Amino acid sequence: MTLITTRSQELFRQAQQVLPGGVDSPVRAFRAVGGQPLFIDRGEGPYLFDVDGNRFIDYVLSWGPLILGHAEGRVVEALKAAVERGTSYGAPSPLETELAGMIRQFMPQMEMLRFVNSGTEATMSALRLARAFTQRDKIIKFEGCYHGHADMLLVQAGSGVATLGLPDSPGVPAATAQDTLTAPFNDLQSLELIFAHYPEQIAAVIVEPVAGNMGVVPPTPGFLQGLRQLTSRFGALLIFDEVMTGFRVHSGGAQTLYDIQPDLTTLGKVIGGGLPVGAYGGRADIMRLIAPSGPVYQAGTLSGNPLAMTAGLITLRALQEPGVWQRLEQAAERLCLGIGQLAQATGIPVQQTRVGSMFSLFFTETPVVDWPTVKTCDTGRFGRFFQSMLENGVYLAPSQFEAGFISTAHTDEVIDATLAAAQVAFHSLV
Ligand code: KE4
Repeated sequence: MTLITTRSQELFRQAQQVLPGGVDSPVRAFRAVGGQPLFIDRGEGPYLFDVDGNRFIDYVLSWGPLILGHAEGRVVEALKAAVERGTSYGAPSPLETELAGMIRQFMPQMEMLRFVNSGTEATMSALRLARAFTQRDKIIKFEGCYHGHADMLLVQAGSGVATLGLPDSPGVPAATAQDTLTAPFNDLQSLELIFAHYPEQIAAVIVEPVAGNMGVVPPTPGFLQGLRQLTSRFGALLIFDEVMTGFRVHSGGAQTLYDIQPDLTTLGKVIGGGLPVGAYGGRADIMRLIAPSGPVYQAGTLSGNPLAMTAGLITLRALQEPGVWQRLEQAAERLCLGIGQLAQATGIPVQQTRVGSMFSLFFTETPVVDWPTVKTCDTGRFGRFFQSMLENGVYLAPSQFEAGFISTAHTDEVIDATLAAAQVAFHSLV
């Protein structure tokens, strides 16, 4: 079945006249999967509707934030009421304290936190803070992990950087990049070598505790515990970048799921319920260095704005309802089991990963544990699978190196409709 995308094509032509690549974030451009991006008219529950009237079951969910689905009734009603009280005050409001308190309830390690407007702001601020607290300059990240687009983090990054095959990014001064060291994900030995080489120069190790930006790659047993031990031993801070995993893999994030106490945590996505938000926080003795209580400067015009706070509060309250996490787990398991059976039935070699309600399907016969093994994927086959799923009404992330997400709106009927599309898609690959 060929999709009618006439209106999207015209809008894409217009968009390219004024927006680089026609998009406001690179991975949306479909460069990795071929074809042109669809322009969206609206979202509703588990569905996206494009400007040509096509309906899709959505597994991108705005790249993770929409854990309750699109235009969820309680979120919409609360935002309608909030917007009538103004959109931004540029001054403290009780909403920020309330949302911070709710986050701390689920992640007690975040003794204090600061709201910002994106995950990028959260990670770059957390690293500035870690450098100030330790008075050291070097940081360590892992190949294939993505922590937003701050200069120091665009080194062997995942997500769109990997999708577009960019070596890293022009415009990042060598002087900046040289203080960012990288190690293979799930490889403690490489990390120990770096620490042995720079025993007193590492300010922090930043990690996606479950990598989501090379596709979903879980930590191997002992990896996160090893990070904790090594950073403690060498006086470096451990930063869990939970922008994607926070309130996604567990109500208390990966730090609760794996029982690890990071020194700092970054959040985003779900805590804003679909509005622009980020947060960083952790040990109070570290956070008190942040201005105005301390000398480390960080600021933001719209930080903690009442609309994002409102959407975040409604979303996190909804996630406290009985049975929500079991529902998400059941829906994700139903989908991934079904996908695995369909792949097996057609003999297509795939690797499947899932942690909570984030999942990936890798087109490779190599077990994926890090960026080198993820790179064995047949991205051309992924692109053909993606296009077939799209033609059959399912909207996956337009890159092999991204995660899929499920919402509370993804009922069994929606999952089963997805599996019907997947059956057609797998057969189109044979
Ligand atoms: P933002 O600046 O995009 O809000 O957050 C950056 C970020 C930080 N840390 C992690 C673990 C993240 O996954 C992200 C952003 N995730 C990507 C999806 N892979 C956002 C989608 C995009 O770049 O368009």
